[in-house]
Amino acid sequence: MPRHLDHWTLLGCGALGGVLAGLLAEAGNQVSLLRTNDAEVRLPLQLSWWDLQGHEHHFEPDFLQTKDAANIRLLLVTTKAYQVQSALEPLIGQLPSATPILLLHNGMGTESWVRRAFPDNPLLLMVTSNGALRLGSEAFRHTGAGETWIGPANAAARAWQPLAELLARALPHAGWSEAIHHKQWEKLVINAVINPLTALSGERNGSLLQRQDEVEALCEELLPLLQRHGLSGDLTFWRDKVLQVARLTADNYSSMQQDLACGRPSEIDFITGFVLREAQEAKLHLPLHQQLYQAIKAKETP
Ligand code: KPL
Repeated sequence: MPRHLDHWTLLGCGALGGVLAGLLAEAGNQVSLLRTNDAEVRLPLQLSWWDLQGHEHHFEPDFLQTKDAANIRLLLVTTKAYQVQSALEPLIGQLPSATPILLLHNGMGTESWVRRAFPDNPLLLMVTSNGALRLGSEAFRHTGAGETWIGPANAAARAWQPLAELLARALPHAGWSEAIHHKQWEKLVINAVINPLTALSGERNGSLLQRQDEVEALCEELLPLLQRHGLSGDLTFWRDKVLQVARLTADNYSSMQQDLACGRPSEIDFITGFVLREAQEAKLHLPLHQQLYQAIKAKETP
């Protein structure tokens, strides 16, 4: 891994991006925020954030634009899944091919486009269960310590395993996973159950502890698909996993609940939509997830 890797460039600064920027800066990394698309990527001028102990921190990040792409050493993409393509498109042919791209968002389905658009760049996938809240356009709160995993999506990414150690110095936990797609699927199951149910009811994640039958039925429908993707675990395993997250984040509103409540598009096409596309390919019928997908689409601002 080349030197000078304490300079992170973040593309996207939502709740998690803001908290990650703060944590990385606090651990002594240089952090720049990149804007490639005026319409979709909003950047804070000064970033204020509160850590898990409630301490307030401030920092003024550097700003980069597409014309600065040649100087990007490490690109962490934290936009919403539906913004990945439009945010990265201006960097095609501009980003050095040696620069690793780390993708972090809820849901799945952006990887194949990024792989085609940046065929030579090391591509890493990142999954985290850290909780974050956006308090305003420039203010963020780290609401829960969680695990963070990164892993390779192509052969060139394998040389970048030491990034996990670098991240572990800034985050509550970070590790390298060769089975990063399994980690993504695990998070996908959690998001496919918790997010649409809470977005439709408008309630906090903890409300699902009162709706265990629905949680179980949604998990049951996913079992054949999970097995097809090499994920073991019976119904009890997956139901308990989802309910454990609902319990740990009981006071939080899911990101999909917040998106719909604020009139923003949701990530449903990359969560339930991705699940349904995979199911269709496997000739599996998932009527409950299909209903949730349609109900969220109907509620989404056109
Ligand atoms: O990832 C989440 C989200 O809201 O998107 C969970 C884990 C459900 C926490 O709210």
